[in-house]
Amino acid sequence: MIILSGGTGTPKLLRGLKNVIPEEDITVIVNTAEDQWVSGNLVCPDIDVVLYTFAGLIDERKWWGIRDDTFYTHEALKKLGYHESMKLGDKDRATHVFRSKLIRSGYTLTEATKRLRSSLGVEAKVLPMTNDPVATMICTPEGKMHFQDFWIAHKGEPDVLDVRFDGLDAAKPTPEVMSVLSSEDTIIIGPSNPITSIGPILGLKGIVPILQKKHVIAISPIIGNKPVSGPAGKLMKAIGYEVSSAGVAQCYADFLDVLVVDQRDDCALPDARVVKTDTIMTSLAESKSLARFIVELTNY
Ligand code: GDP
Ligand code: FO1
Repeated sequence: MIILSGGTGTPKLLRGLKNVIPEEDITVIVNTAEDQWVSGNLVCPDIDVVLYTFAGLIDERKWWGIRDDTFYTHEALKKLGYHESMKLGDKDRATHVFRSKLIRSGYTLTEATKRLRSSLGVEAKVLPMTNDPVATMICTPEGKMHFQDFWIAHKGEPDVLDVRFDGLDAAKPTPEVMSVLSSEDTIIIGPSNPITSIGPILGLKGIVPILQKKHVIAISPIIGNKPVSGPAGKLMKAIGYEVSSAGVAQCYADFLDVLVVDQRDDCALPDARVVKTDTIMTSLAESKSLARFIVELTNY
Protein backbone atom coordinates (compact mmCIF):
# COMPACT_ATOMS: atom_id res chain seq x y z
CA MET A 1 0.00 0.00 0.00
CA ILE A 2 1.39 3.42 -0.99
CA ILE A 3 0.68 6.50 1.09
CA LEU A 4 1.69 10.14 0.62
CA SER A 5 2.50 11.76 3.96
CA GLY A 6 3.38 14.85 5.94
CA GLY A 7 4.34 14.75 9.58
CA THR A 8 1.25 14.59 11.83
CA GLY A 9 -2.11 13.46 10.44
CA THR A 10 -0.84 10.68 8.17
CA PRO A 11 1.61 9.28 10.76
CA LYS A 12 -1.39 8.88 13.11
CA LEU A 13 -2.95 6.69 10.40
CA LEU A 14 0.34 4.79 9.91
CA ARG A 15 0.38 4.01 13.65
CA GLY A 16 -2.86 2.09 13.06
CA LEU A 17 -2.02 0.70 9.63
CA LYS A 18 1.10 -1.12 10.83
CA ASN A 19 -1.19 -3.13 13.10
CA VAL A 20 -3.63 -3.95 10.32
CA ILE A 21 -1.39 -5.04 7.42
CA PRO A 22 2.21 -6.28 7.45
CA GLU A 23 4.54 -3.33 7.92
CA GLU A 24 6.72 -4.43 5.01
CA ASP A 25 3.72 -3.96 2.68
CA ILE A 26 3.59 -0.24 3.46
CA THR A 27 5.44 2.38 1.38
CA VAL A 28 5.33 6.00 2.49
CA ILE A 29 6.30 8.85 0.18
CA VAL A 30 7.22 11.72 2.45
CA ASN A 31 7.32 15.49 2.09
CA THR A 32 10.80 17.00 2.48
CA ALA A 33 9.98 20.67 1.89
CA GLU A 34 9.90 21.42 5.64
CA ASP A 35 13.47 20.13 6.08
CA GLN A 36 15.96 22.59 7.52
CA TRP A 37 19.67 22.62 8.39
CA VAL A 38 19.91 23.35 12.13
CA SER A 39 23.23 23.66 14.01
CA GLY A 40 25.06 21.99 11.13
CA ASN A 41 22.69 19.05 10.69
CA LEU A 42 19.80 18.31 8.36
CA VAL A 43 16.51 17.97 10.23
CA CYS A 44 13.76 16.21 8.22
CA PRO A 45 10.68 16.56 10.44
CA ASP A 46 8.23 14.61 8.29
CA ILE A 47 10.60 11.72 7.50
CA ASP A 48 11.53 11.50 11.18
CA VAL A 49 7.94 11.38 12.44
CA VAL A 50 7.25 8.56 9.98
CA LEU A 51 10.40 6.64 11.02
CA TYR A 52 9.77 7.17 14.73
CA THR A 53 6.13 6.13 14.35
CA PHE A 54 7.07 2.80 12.77
CA ALA A 55 9.89 2.33 15.29
CA GLY A 56 7.47 2.97 18.20
CA LEU A 57 9.58 5.94 19.35
CA ILE A 58 7.41 8.90 18.40
CA ASP A 59 6.35 11.33 21.09
CA GLU A 60 2.58 11.03 20.65
CA ARG A 61 1.87 14.10 22.75
CA LYS A 62 3.52 16.44 20.24
CA TRP A 63 3.82 14.26 17.13
CA TRP A 64 7.44 15.29 16.68
CA GLY A 65 10.64 14.10 18.35
CA ILE A 66 11.34 11.01 20.44
CA ARG A 67 9.28 10.09 23.51
CA ASP A 68 11.04 10.93 26.82
CA ASP A 69 13.93 12.59 25.02
CA THR A 70 16.10 15.09 26.90
CA PHE A 71 17.23 18.52 25.67
CA TYR A 72 20.64 18.90 27.38
CA THR A 73 22.52 19.93 24.23
CA HIS A 74 19.81 22.38 23.18
CA GLU A 75 19.86 23.97 26.66
CA ALA A 76 23.68 24.00 26.81
CA LEU A 77 23.78 25.80 23.45
CA LYS A 78 21.31 28.36 24.80
CA LYS A 79 23.56 28.96 27.84
CA LEU A 80 26.47 29.58 25.47
CA GLY A 81 24.35 32.26 23.78
CA TYR A 82 23.25 30.26 20.71
CA HIS A 83 19.51 29.85 20.23
CA GLU A 84 18.60 26.97 17.90
CA SER A 85 15.66 27.63 15.58
CA MET A 86 14.22 24.15 16.34
CA LYS A 87 14.27 22.59 19.80
CA LEU A 88 16.21 19.39 19.10
CA GLY A 89 16.10 16.54 21.59
CA ASP A 90 19.35 14.72 22.36
CA LYS A 91 18.33 11.35 20.91
CA ASP A 92 16.56 13.05 17.99
CA ARG A 93 19.76 15.01 17.29
CA ALA A 94 21.62 11.71 16.90
CA THR A 95 19.36 10.95 13.92
CA HIS A 96 20.25 14.32 12.35
CA VAL A 97 23.99 13.87 13.03
CA PHE A 98 24.01 10.39 11.43
CA ARG A 99 21.91 11.49 8.44
CA SER A 100 24.07 14.56 7.82
CA LYS A 101 27.31 12.55 8.11
CA LEU A 102 25.98 10.19 5.42
CA ILE A 103 24.88 13.07 3.19
CA ARG A 104 28.24 14.83 3.56
CA SER A 105 29.98 11.64 2.50
CA GLY A 106 27.93 11.47 -0.70
CA TYR A 107 24.80 9.50 0.21
CA THR A 108 21.48 10.73 -1.16
CA LEU A 109 18.67 11.52 1.27
CA THR A 110 16.96 8.33 0.06
CA GLU A 111 20.04 6.23 0.90
CA ALA A 112 20.53 7.97 4.25
CA THR A 113 16.85 7.34 5.10
CA LYS A 114 17.27 3.67 4.18
CA ARG A 115 20.23 3.41 6.59
CA LEU A 116 18.18 5.05 9.35
CA ARG A 117 15.26 2.69 8.63
CA SER A 118 17.50 -0.27 9.03
CA SER A 119 19.14 1.08 12.23
CA LEU A 120 15.70 1.74 13.73
CA GLY A 121 14.27 -1.61 12.63
CA VAL A 122 11.63 -0.05 10.38
CA GLU A 123 10.26 -2.53 7.86
CA ALA A 124 8.03 -0.13 5.94
CA LYS A 125 9.63 1.59 2.94
CA VAL A 126 10.09 5.27 3.77
CA LEU A 127 10.89 7.30 0.66
CA PRO A 128 11.73 11.01 0.66
CA MET A 129 9.83 12.65 -2.22
CA THR A 130 13.09 14.00 -3.69
CA ASN A 131 16.83 14.04 -3.04
CA ASP A 132 16.99 17.69 -4.08
CA PRO A 133 16.62 20.60 -1.68
CA VAL A 134 13.15 22.15 -1.56
CA ALA A 135 12.10 24.76 1.02
CA THR A 136 8.58 25.86 1.86
CA MET A 137 8.64 29.63 2.25
CA ILE A 138 5.77 31.57 3.77
CA CYS A 139 5.24 35.10 2.44
CA THR A 140 3.99 37.39 5.21
CA PRO A 141 3.74 41.17 5.72
CA GLU A 142 6.94 40.72 7.83
CA GLY A 143 8.75 39.18 4.84
CA LYS A 144 9.32 35.75 3.33
CA MET A 145 10.36 33.15 5.92
CA HIS A 146 11.07 29.40 6.05
CA PHE A 147 8.05 27.32 7.13
CA GLN A 148 9.85 26.31 10.37
CA ASP A 149 10.56 29.97 11.24
CA PHE A 150 6.91 30.86 10.53
CA TRP A 151 5.66 27.92 12.62
CA ILE A 152 8.13 27.90 15.53
CA ALA A 153 9.69 31.36 16.01
CA HIS A 154 6.60 33.25 14.81
CA LYS A 155 4.11 30.69 16.26
CA GLY A 156 2.19 30.59 12.95
CA GLU A 157 0.81 34.06 13.78
CA PRO A 158 1.76 36.33 10.83
CA ASP A 159 -0.82 36.82 8.09
CA VAL A 160 -0.05 34.58 5.14
CA LEU A 161 0.07 36.29 1.74
CA ASP A 162 1.41 33.36 -0.27
CA VAL A 163 3.25 30.04 -0.04
CA ARG A 164 6.26 29.30 -2.26
CA PHE A 165 8.38 26.20 -2.66
CA ASP A 166 11.96 27.27 -3.34
CA GLY A 167 13.80 24.67 -5.43
CA LEU A 168 10.67 22.72 -6.40
CA ASP A 169 10.81 23.56 -10.12
CA ALA A 170 14.32 22.11 -10.40
CA ALA A 171 13.70 19.16 -8.04
CA LYS A 172 13.10 15.66 -9.40
CA PRO A 173 11.09 12.92 -7.73
CA THR A 174 13.46 10.07 -6.89
CA PRO A 175 13.64 6.99 -9.15
CA GLU A 176 12.42 4.95 -6.15
CA VAL A 177 9.31 7.15 -5.85
CA MET A 178 8.56 6.95 -9.59
CA SER A 179 9.03 3.20 -9.65
CA VAL A 180 6.90 2.51 -6.59
CA LEU A 181 4.09 4.79 -7.85
CA SER A 182 3.99 2.86 -11.11
CA SER A 183 3.80 -0.45 -9.28
CA GLU A 184 0.33 -0.15 -7.70
CA ASP A 185 -3.15 0.80 -8.89
CA THR A 186 -4.33 2.57 -5.73
CA ILE A 187 -2.59 5.48 -4.02
CA ILE A 188 -3.62 6.85 -0.61
CA ILE A 189 -3.19 10.47 0.36
CA GLY A 190 -3.21 10.59 4.14
CA PRO A 191 -4.95 13.25 6.25
CA SER A 192 -2.12 15.74 5.81
CA ASN A 193 -1.89 19.43 5.07
CA PRO A 194 -2.81 19.68 1.36
CA ILE A 195 -0.75 22.86 0.88
CA THR A 196 2.55 22.34 2.70
CA SER A 197 2.73 18.54 3.10
CA ILE A 198 1.08 17.05 0.00
CA GLY A 199 1.43 20.17 -2.20
CA PRO A 200 5.22 19.83 -2.63
CA ILE A 201 4.93 16.12 -3.54
CA LEU A 202 2.29 16.96 -6.17
CA GLY A 203 4.46 19.80 -7.43
CA LEU A 204 7.28 17.47 -8.46
CA LYS A 205 7.46 16.88 -12.19
CA GLY A 206 5.62 13.75 -13.31
CA ILE A 207 3.70 12.98 -10.12
CA VAL A 208 0.25 14.31 -11.10
CA PRO A 209 0.22 12.52 -14.50
CA ILE A 210 0.88 9.22 -12.67
CA LEU A 211 -1.86 9.91 -10.12
CA GLN A 212 -4.30 10.63 -12.95
CA LYS A 213 -3.92 7.02 -14.06
CA LYS A 214 -4.49 5.61 -10.55
CA HIS A 215 -7.34 5.13 -8.14
CA VAL A 216 -6.63 7.89 -5.61
CA ILE A 217 -8.20 7.86 -2.16
CA ALA A 218 -7.56 10.87 0.10
CA ILE A 219 -8.51 11.36 3.73
CA SER A 220 -9.58 14.90 4.61
CA PRO A 221 -7.58 16.66 7.35
CA ILE A 222 -10.39 19.22 7.66
CA ILE A 223 -13.59 18.68 9.62
CA GLY A 224 -16.32 21.25 9.02
CA ASN A 225 -14.38 24.47 8.51
CA LYS A 226 -11.34 23.71 10.65
CA PRO A 227 -8.27 21.49 10.44
CA VAL A 228 -7.90 18.98 13.27
CA SER A 229 -4.61 20.76 14.10
CA GLY A 230 -1.94 22.99 12.59
CA PRO A 231 -1.92 25.77 10.00
CA ALA A 232 -3.71 24.01 7.10
CA GLY A 233 -6.78 26.29 7.36
CA LYS A 234 -4.76 29.51 7.32
CA LEU A 235 -2.63 28.31 4.40
CA MET A 236 -5.57 26.99 2.34
CA LYS A 237 -7.37 30.30 2.78
CA ALA A 238 -4.26 32.27 1.79
CA ILE A 239 -4.00 30.37 -1.49
CA GLY A 240 -7.69 30.80 -2.25
CA TYR A 241 -9.18 27.44 -1.23
CA GLU A 242 -12.25 27.10 0.94
CA VAL A 243 -11.33 25.69 4.36
CA SER A 244 -13.48 22.57 4.14
CA SER A 245 -13.36 19.04 2.79
CA ALA A 246 -14.70 20.51 -0.47
CA GLY A 247 -11.61 22.74 -0.49
CA VAL A 248 -9.41 19.67 0.06
CA ALA A 249 -11.16 17.94 -2.85
CA GLN A 250 -10.41 21.02 -4.97
CA CYS A 251 -6.71 20.82 -4.08
CA TYR A 252 -6.76 17.24 -5.46
CA ALA A 253 -9.32 17.84 -8.24
CA ASP A 254 -6.97 16.75 -11.07
CA PHE A 255 -6.87 13.12 -9.93
CA LEU A 256 -9.06 12.44 -6.86
CA ASP A 257 -11.45 9.47 -6.98
CA VAL A 258 -12.61 9.09 -3.37
CA LEU A 259 -12.48 11.49 -0.42
CA VAL A 260 -12.82 10.05 3.07
CA VAL A 261 -14.52 12.65 5.23
CA ASP A 262 -15.28 12.66 8.93
CA GLN A 263 -18.78 11.51 9.86
CA ARG A 264 -19.36 14.81 11.73
CA ASP A 265 -18.82 16.74 8.47
CA ASP A 266 -21.90 17.34 6.31
CA CYS A 267 -20.02 18.17 3.11
CA ALA A 268 -21.19 16.87 -0.26
CA LEU A 269 -18.98 16.96 -3.34
CA PRO A 270 -20.11 17.06 -6.94
CA ASP A 271 -16.98 15.61 -8.57
CA ALA A 272 -15.60 12.94 -6.23
CA ARG A 273 -17.12 10.08 -4.29
CA VAL A 274 -17.38 10.88 -0.59
CA VAL A 275 -17.33 8.19 2.06
CA LYS A 276 -17.76 8.99 5.72
CA THR A 277 -16.36 7.51 8.89
CA ASP A 278 -14.78 8.62 12.17
CA THR A 279 -11.44 10.13 11.09
CA ILE A 280 -10.29 11.56 14.43
CA MET A 281 -7.33 9.56 15.73
CA THR A 282 -6.69 10.50 19.33
CA SER A 283 -5.92 6.90 20.33
CA LEU A 284 -4.29 3.81 18.84
CA ALA A 285 -7.73 2.17 18.67
CA GLU A 286 -9.06 5.04 16.53
CA SER A 287 -5.98 4.91 14.27
CA LYS A 288 -6.50 1.16 13.79
CA SER A 289 -10.17 1.57 13.09
CA LEU A 290 -9.58 4.23 10.38
CA ALA A 291 -6.73 2.10 8.97
CA ARG A 292 -9.11 -0.91 8.70
CA PHE A 293 -11.66 1.28 6.93
CA ILE A 294 -9.04 2.45 4.40
CA VAL A 295 -7.73 -1.08 3.85
CA GLU A 296 -11.29 -2.26 3.07
CA LEU A 297 -11.78 0.63 0.63
CA THR A 298 -8.64 -0.36 -1.27
CA ASN A 299 -9.59 -4.05 -1.55
CA TYR A 300 -6.11 -4.81 -0.19
P1 GDP B 1 2.58 18.42 9.33
O1 GDP B 1 3.70 18.03 8.43
O2 GDP B 1 2.88 18.40 10.79
O3 GDP B 1 1.81 19.62 8.87
O4 GDP B 1 1.64 17.15 9.25
P2 GDP B 1 0.58 16.62 8.23
O5 GDP B 1 0.46 17.51 7.06
O6 GDP B 1 0.80 15.16 8.03
O7 GDP B 1 -0.67 16.73 9.15
C1 GDP B 1 -1.29 17.94 9.46
C2 GDP B 1 -2.75 17.79 9.16
O8 GDP B 1 -3.22 16.61 9.83
C3 GDP B 1 -3.55 18.94 9.72
O9 GDP B 1 -4.14 19.61 8.64
C4 GDP B 1 -4.61 18.26 10.61
O10 GDP B 1 -5.88 18.79 10.41
C5 GDP B 1 -4.53 16.81 10.20
N1 GDP B 1 -4.81 15.89 11.30
C6 GDP B 1 -4.14 15.77 12.45
N2 GDP B 1 -4.69 14.81 13.22
C7 GDP B 1 -5.75 14.33 12.53
C8 GDP B 1 -6.74 13.35 12.80
O11 GDP B 1 -6.75 12.70 13.84
N3 GDP B 1 -7.69 13.13 11.84
C9 GDP B 1 -7.72 13.85 10.67
N4 GDP B 1 -8.69 13.59 9.79
N5 GDP B 1 -6.81 14.78 10.39
C10 GDP B 1 -5.83 15.01 11.30
N1 FO1 C 1 7.75 22.24 16.52
C1 FO1 C 1 7.63 23.25 17.39
O1 FO1 C 1 6.54 23.82 17.51
N2 FO1 C 1 8.70 23.68 18.14
C2 FO1 C 1 9.91 23.09 18.05
O2 FO1 C 1 10.86 23.52 18.72
C3 FO1 C 1 10.05 21.99 17.15
C4 FO1 C 1 11.24 21.30 17.03
C5 FO1 C 1 11.31 20.18 16.18
C6 FO1 C 1 12.49 19.45 16.10
C7 FO1 C 1 12.57 18.36 15.28
C8 FO1 C 1 11.47 18.00 14.50
O3 FO1 C 1 11.56 16.95 13.68
C9 FO1 C 1 10.30 18.71 14.55
C10 FO1 C 1 10.20 19.81 15.40
N3 FO1 C 1 9.01 20.54 15.50
C11 FO1 C 1 8.92 21.59 16.39
C12 FO1 C 1 7.85 20.19 14.65
C13 FO1 C 1 7.90 20.91 13.29
O4 FO1 C 1 8.10 22.27 13.39
C14 FO1 C 1 6.57 20.94 12.54
O5 FO1 C 1 5.49 20.57 13.31
C15 FO1 C 1 6.62 20.13 11.31
O6 FO1 C 1 7.65 20.49 10.42
C16 FO1 C 1 5.30 20.25 10.56
O7 FO1 C 1 5.26 19.03 9.96
